Amino acid sequence: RLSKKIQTVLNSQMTKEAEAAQIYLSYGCWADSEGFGGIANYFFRHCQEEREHMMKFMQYILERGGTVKVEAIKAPPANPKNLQDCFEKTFKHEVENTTAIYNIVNLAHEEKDWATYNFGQWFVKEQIEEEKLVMGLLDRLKIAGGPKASDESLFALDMQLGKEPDSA
Ligand code: OFO
Repeated sequence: RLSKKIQTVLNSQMTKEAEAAQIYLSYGCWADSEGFGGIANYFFRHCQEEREHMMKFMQYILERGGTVKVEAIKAPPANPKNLQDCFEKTFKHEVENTTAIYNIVNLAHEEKDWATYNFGQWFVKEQIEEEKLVMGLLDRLKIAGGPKASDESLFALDMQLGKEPDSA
Protein backbone atom coordinates (compact mmCIF):
# COMPACT_ATOMS: atom_id res chain seq x y z
CA ARG A 1 0.00 0.00 0.00
CA LEU A 2 1.02 3.56 -0.62
CA SER A 3 2.09 5.66 2.33
CA LYS A 4 0.36 9.03 2.72
CA LYS A 5 3.55 10.81 1.76
CA ILE A 6 4.08 8.76 -1.40
CA GLN A 7 0.43 9.15 -2.33
CA THR A 8 0.77 12.93 -2.02
CA VAL A 9 3.86 13.16 -4.24
CA LEU A 10 2.34 10.83 -6.84
CA ASN A 11 -0.82 12.91 -6.96
CA SER A 12 1.14 16.10 -7.30
CA GLN A 13 3.23 14.58 -10.11
CA MET A 14 0.03 13.57 -11.85
CA THR A 15 -1.00 17.23 -11.85
CA LYS A 16 2.49 18.25 -13.01
CA GLU A 17 2.18 15.97 -16.03
CA ALA A 18 -1.16 17.60 -16.85
CA GLU A 19 0.53 20.99 -16.53
CA ALA A 20 3.29 19.86 -18.88
CA ALA A 21 0.62 18.86 -21.40
CA GLN A 22 -0.90 22.37 -21.16
CA ILE A 23 2.51 23.96 -21.72
CA TYR A 24 3.10 21.90 -24.87
CA LEU A 25 -0.42 22.65 -26.01
CA SER A 26 0.04 26.35 -25.54
CA TYR A 27 3.51 26.44 -27.17
CA GLY A 28 2.07 24.45 -30.05
CA CYS A 29 -0.64 27.06 -30.58
CA TRP A 30 1.94 29.81 -30.37
CA ALA A 31 4.18 28.06 -32.93
CA ASP A 32 1.28 27.60 -35.29
CA SER A 33 0.31 31.25 -35.10
CA GLU A 34 3.94 32.17 -35.89
CA GLY A 35 3.69 30.11 -39.06
CA PHE A 36 5.53 27.04 -37.78
CA GLY A 37 2.92 24.40 -38.45
CA GLY A 38 5.43 21.54 -38.26
CA ILE A 39 6.76 22.61 -34.89
CA ALA A 40 3.19 23.06 -33.69
CA ASN A 41 2.49 19.50 -34.72
CA TYR A 42 5.55 18.35 -32.82
CA PHE A 43 4.33 20.10 -29.66
CA PHE A 44 0.81 18.75 -30.04
CA ARG A 45 2.16 15.22 -30.31
CA HIS A 46 4.19 15.81 -27.22
CA CYS A 47 1.20 17.22 -25.40
CA GLN A 48 -0.45 13.87 -25.98
CA GLU A 49 2.54 12.08 -24.46
CA GLU A 50 2.33 14.18 -21.32
CA ARG A 51 -1.33 13.29 -21.00
CA GLU A 52 -0.33 9.65 -21.19
CA HIS A 53 2.19 10.27 -18.41
CA MET A 54 -0.58 11.80 -16.33
CA MET A 55 -2.70 8.69 -16.92
CA LYS A 56 0.17 6.43 -15.91
CA PHE A 57 0.37 8.17 -12.52
CA MET A 58 -3.36 8.00 -12.10
CA GLN A 59 -3.50 4.30 -12.95
CA TYR A 60 -0.61 3.49 -10.66
CA ILE A 61 -2.19 5.25 -7.66
CA LEU A 62 -5.44 3.39 -8.28
CA GLU A 63 -3.69 0.05 -8.77
CA ARG A 64 -2.01 0.45 -5.41
CA GLY A 65 -5.31 1.13 -3.71
CA GLY A 66 -4.57 4.81 -3.26
CA THR A 67 -6.84 7.82 -3.64
CA VAL A 68 -6.50 9.99 -6.71
CA LYS A 69 -7.02 13.70 -6.35
CA VAL A 70 -7.71 15.49 -9.59
CA GLU A 71 -6.64 19.06 -9.05
CA ALA A 72 -6.63 22.37 -10.86
CA ILE A 73 -3.99 22.80 -13.53
CA LYS A 74 -1.88 25.94 -13.51
CA ALA A 75 -2.19 28.16 -16.55
CA PRO A 76 0.72 27.78 -18.96
CA PRO A 77 3.37 30.54 -18.99
CA ALA A 78 3.21 33.50 -21.35
CA ASN A 79 4.08 32.89 -24.99
CA PRO A 80 7.78 32.60 -25.75
CA LYS A 81 9.55 35.49 -27.46
CA ASN A 82 10.93 33.39 -30.31
CA LEU A 83 11.87 29.82 -31.18
CA GLN A 84 15.10 29.93 -29.20
CA ASP A 85 13.21 31.11 -26.13
CA CYS A 86 10.53 28.49 -26.75
CA PHE A 87 12.98 25.58 -26.93
CA GLU A 88 15.00 26.88 -23.97
CA LYS A 89 11.91 27.16 -21.80
CA THR A 90 10.80 23.70 -22.87
CA PHE A 91 14.19 22.32 -21.89
CA LYS A 92 14.13 24.08 -18.52
CA HIS A 93 10.72 22.65 -17.86
CA GLU A 94 11.85 19.11 -18.65
CA VAL A 95 14.84 19.48 -16.33
CA GLU A 96 12.52 20.61 -13.54
CA ASN A 97 10.37 17.62 -14.24
CA THR A 98 13.37 15.31 -13.99
CA THR A 99 14.07 16.76 -10.53
CA ALA A 100 10.48 16.09 -9.49
CA ILE A 101 10.75 12.48 -10.70
CA TYR A 102 14.04 12.03 -8.83
CA ASN A 103 12.37 13.27 -5.65
CA ILE A 104 9.71 10.59 -5.97
CA VAL A 105 12.28 7.86 -6.58
CA ASN A 106 14.32 9.13 -3.65
CA LEU A 107 11.37 9.07 -1.32
CA ALA A 108 10.39 5.59 -2.50
CA HIS A 109 13.94 4.46 -1.76
CA GLU A 110 13.86 6.01 1.72
CA GLU A 111 10.56 4.33 2.49
CA LYS A 112 11.64 1.04 0.91
CA ASP A 113 8.56 1.21 -1.29
CA TRP A 114 10.09 -0.89 -4.05
CA ALA A 115 6.93 -0.96 -6.16
CA THR A 116 6.93 2.84 -6.46
CA TYR A 117 10.70 2.80 -6.87
CA ASN A 118 10.30 0.44 -9.78
CA PHE A 119 7.40 2.44 -11.24
CA GLY A 120 9.52 5.58 -11.02
CA GLN A 121 12.33 4.00 -13.04
CA TRP A 122 10.21 4.12 -16.17
CA PHE A 123 10.04 7.90 -15.78
CA VAL A 124 13.75 8.20 -14.99
CA LYS A 125 14.43 6.57 -18.34
CA GLU A 126 11.76 8.59 -20.08
CA GLN A 127 13.27 11.84 -18.82
CA ILE A 128 16.62 10.95 -20.40
CA GLU A 129 14.77 10.71 -23.72
CA GLU A 130 12.74 13.85 -23.16
CA GLU A 131 15.78 15.95 -22.29
CA LYS A 132 17.69 14.50 -25.23
CA LEU A 133 14.83 15.34 -27.55
CA VAL A 134 14.67 18.99 -26.51
CA MET A 135 18.47 19.32 -26.55
CA GLY A 136 18.20 18.05 -30.13
CA LEU A 137 15.78 20.86 -30.93
CA LEU A 138 18.20 23.44 -29.55
CA ASP A 139 21.08 21.91 -31.52
CA ARG A 140 19.13 21.95 -34.74
CA LEU A 141 18.11 25.53 -34.26
CA LYS A 142 21.74 26.41 -33.65
CA ILE A 143 22.80 24.64 -36.84
CA ALA A 144 20.05 26.49 -38.71
CA GLY A 145 21.75 29.73 -37.62
CA GLY A 146 20.27 30.43 -34.17
CA PRO A 147 18.86 33.95 -33.92
CA LYS A 148 20.18 34.67 -37.42
CA ALA A 149 18.60 31.62 -39.03
CA SER A 150 17.31 32.33 -42.51
CA ASP A 151 13.67 31.82 -43.41
CA GLU A 152 14.71 28.91 -45.63
CA SER A 153 16.49 27.03 -42.87
CA LEU A 154 13.64 27.65 -40.42
CA PHE A 155 11.23 26.42 -43.04
CA ALA A 156 13.28 23.25 -43.47
CA LEU A 157 13.44 22.71 -39.70
CA ASP A 158 9.71 23.21 -39.43
CA MET A 159 9.08 20.67 -42.18
CA GLN A 160 11.32 18.09 -40.51
CA LEU A 161 9.76 18.46 -37.09
CA GLY A 162 6.28 18.21 -38.47
CA LYS A 163 6.91 14.75 -39.88
CA GLU A 164 9.49 13.26 -37.60
CA PRO A 165 8.32 10.42 -35.38
CA ASP A 166 9.12 11.16 -31.74
CA SER A 167 11.76 8.98 -30.26
CA ALA A 168 10.43 9.60 -26.77
FE1 OFO B 1 7.97 15.66 -20.45
O1 OFO B 1 7.74 14.50 -19.08
FE2 OFO B 1 6.26 13.75 -18.52
O2 OFO B 1 7.18 12.88 -17.24
